[in-house]
Amino acid sequence: MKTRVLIIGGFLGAGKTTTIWSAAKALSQAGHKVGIITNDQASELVDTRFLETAGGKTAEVSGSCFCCNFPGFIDAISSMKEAGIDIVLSEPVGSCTDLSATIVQPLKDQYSEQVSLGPLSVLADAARLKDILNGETSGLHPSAAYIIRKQMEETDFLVINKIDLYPEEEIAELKKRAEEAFPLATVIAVSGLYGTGISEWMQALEHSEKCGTHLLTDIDYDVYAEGEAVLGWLNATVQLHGKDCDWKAFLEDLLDRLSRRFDERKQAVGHLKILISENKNLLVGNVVGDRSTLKVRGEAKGGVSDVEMTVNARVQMSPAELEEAVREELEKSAASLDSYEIDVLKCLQPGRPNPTHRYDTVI
Ligand SMILES: Nc1nc2c(ncn2[C@@H]2O[C@H](COP(=O)(O)OP(=O)(O)OP(=O)(O)O)[C@@H](O)[C@H]2O)c(=O)[nH]1
Ligand SMILES: [Mg+2]
Repeated sequence: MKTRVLIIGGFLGAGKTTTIWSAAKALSQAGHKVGIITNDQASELVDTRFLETAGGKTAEVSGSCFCCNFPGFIDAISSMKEAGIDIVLSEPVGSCTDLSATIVQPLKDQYSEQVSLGPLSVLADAARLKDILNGETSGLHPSAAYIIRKQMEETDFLVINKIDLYPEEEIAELKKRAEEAFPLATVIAVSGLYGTGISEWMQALEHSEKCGTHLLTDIDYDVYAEGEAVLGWLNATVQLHGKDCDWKAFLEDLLDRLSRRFDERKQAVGHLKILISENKNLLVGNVVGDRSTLKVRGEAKGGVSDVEMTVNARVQMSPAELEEAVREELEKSAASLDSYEIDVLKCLQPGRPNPTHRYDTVI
């Protein structure tokens, strides 16, 4: 039997992981064996740690994006097939675009025997979508905003996410404007966090004939490369030790310090996410813009002295500045702890995208 593969893209912080988690739950309840593939420029991923809690199998393609490491993506799909998975949800790196030409067409062309590929979906944070439709950059570098627009232009399904934050009329208006701006996309609206519209979206994907129906013929790789390169990228794992520490308060304090620092210096945050695992209990904190977007989910159990923290930050600055920011603010937050050790800390600036394949015709 062919493995069904769904690609769920969208910019940093749009809600891909949250929505995939909800979709995985809905599909599992409907009797599917669901697998999830995450993707990042480096290892130590918050998303993988979080998605493991959805149950089912997870695989990580790290060190390069799906488009630049297509064989890595194929290997991950094969491992899912071997594990008896019938539907795979895959989350490409949030700053990637041109996926129709670099992933969808090659999969259709070379793997149609093994893979039943569904429509390409791109998630859009409702607030960022509104800014982009207004010709603004959503606080980001214009080349990063260019990537968001290109993601929306190439997709089969444009999925407006976080609708729980806005009145219904506002979402209806946004949907109408998105349909006008991106006429080749089917536009739908969901809340990944609350699961609203997720089963309907999955059913629509099941019944749609669309699958990479069009390509970005005019994409400028210089602008795309600049849009990725303006972001510093940091992934780290840290061991924290503190007797009677309130880990949720610690997480809030660290995120608050970092977020204030970035806002004061006008350094736009693509996505800052920190996960603390208290044995099997997870606390996850995210910032997807200015400090007003700071959210922490999960409740601390208490009574745990040693925890592991994973930090993934994508912020508009050099990797060296980002490393300095994380090390300095961590040192301040950790003043309340007994001690901490940084196990791994990797910093990078994404290189120029160099896809394994790039098709110039629709298969
Ligand atoms: N209110 C609300 N918040 C959401 C929703 N979906 C996601 N979020 C929040 O948005 C933030 C980012 O969510 P993620 O799912 O990690 O985003 P992502 O697209 O996977 O981000 P990257 O992996 O960095 O590209 C988190 O704080 C989520 O809780 C939603 O439907 N409603
Ligand atoms: Mg994610």
